[in-house]
Amino acid sequence: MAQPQQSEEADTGKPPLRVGMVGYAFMGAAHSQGWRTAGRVFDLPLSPELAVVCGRDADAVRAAASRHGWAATETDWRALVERDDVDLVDICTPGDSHAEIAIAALEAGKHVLCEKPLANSVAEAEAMVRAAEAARARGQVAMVGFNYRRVPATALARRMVAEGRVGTLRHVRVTYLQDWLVDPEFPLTWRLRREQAGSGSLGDLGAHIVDLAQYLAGEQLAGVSAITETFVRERPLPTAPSSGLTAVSAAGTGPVTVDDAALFTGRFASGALASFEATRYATGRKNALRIELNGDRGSLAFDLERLNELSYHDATEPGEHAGFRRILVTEPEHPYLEAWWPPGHGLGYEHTFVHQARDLVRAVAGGRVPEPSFADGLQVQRVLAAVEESAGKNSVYTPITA
Ligand code: SOE
Repeated sequence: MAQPQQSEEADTGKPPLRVGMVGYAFMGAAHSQGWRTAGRVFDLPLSPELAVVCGRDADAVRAAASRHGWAATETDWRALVERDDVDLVDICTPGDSHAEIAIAALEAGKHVLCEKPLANSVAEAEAMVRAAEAARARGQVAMVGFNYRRVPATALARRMVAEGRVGTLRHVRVTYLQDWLVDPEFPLTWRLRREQAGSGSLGDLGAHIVDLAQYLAGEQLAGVSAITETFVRERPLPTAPSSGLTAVSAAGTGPVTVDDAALFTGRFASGALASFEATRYATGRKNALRIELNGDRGSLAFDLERLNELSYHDATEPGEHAGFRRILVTEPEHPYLEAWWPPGHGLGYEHTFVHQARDLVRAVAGGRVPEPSFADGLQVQRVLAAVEESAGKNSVYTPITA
């Protein structure tokens, strides 16, 4: 165990919430920003402290600690969850270790934040929910990190749906497109291995859009019909571990064991219809998440590439003046924006992690079940499993005959 370094925490005079984070690559860096900034921007009941960061490579984790401002390091997550100077365990590892770490942390009396998707299977997610429920009785909380709920514009969209501005919902249309797998020489990183990632674009991108669609609609999917595809089935083996989005290749190849793309339709309990597309092969689309909701009183549209904006069409206005209008979501009355910059000075991707930390700290202090809870994460996991089951049944895919 590395000794604590000089703390960089702001002296807020508030009781601390000492965070221990497992994993320090892309998501770990994003979460570090969230923990570092939340208490400096928002007035929080507890002051988050970047207490310990954990990774298997001692030199690399020390470098990450110094880059992101963590006071101490561990190389074994089991040691981290047992530490007395950690109140909350933040899990930023690939999906195959989520269940084991989360359950151990909850049993050790810690609050937990777990990256999405909650787990690699429904059975693991169920065990995590059971552990979270038992811990709840001891005053602990557990949250899953669906950060796109925390874009001010998506939170505003949720508020507008709840206010009835969309009316009876008929359609939800969501796409989440990336292109980092287009090159067949891109190496076989952990994100392309089923035993580590659980699934491919489905669990990585599909989990986000299922959660966002259900959150904005305010209801859950009742059923799905799906097709999935793995376009490149064999890839070069990587030489070194990476975040999974970048890597150098080596000698030899191995099989890709996850989906490259997943397309599915769904039906909400109310009868509203939904369509979903998740892919890593949409050339030119880097992190393009778009969602549109259509109801009998209006429509809402959001595009992550323009995340300070929300489009709204009020169908109750006379046709003469009606049409989509752009709401610039930078006013202090908008969700999360009371503490940021003056109107017009927008936010970005990293702020979603600051907002996530803010909401979780408040839930911990208030003893409230945070949203999205582990139960919400389990429900998304069930949708992902249903998508895979449907895609595996060719019966739902009717061939066109001459
Ligand atoms: C990679 O596809 C990835 O980093 C996801 O894992 C994240 O959850 C998403 O927010 C951005 O893309």
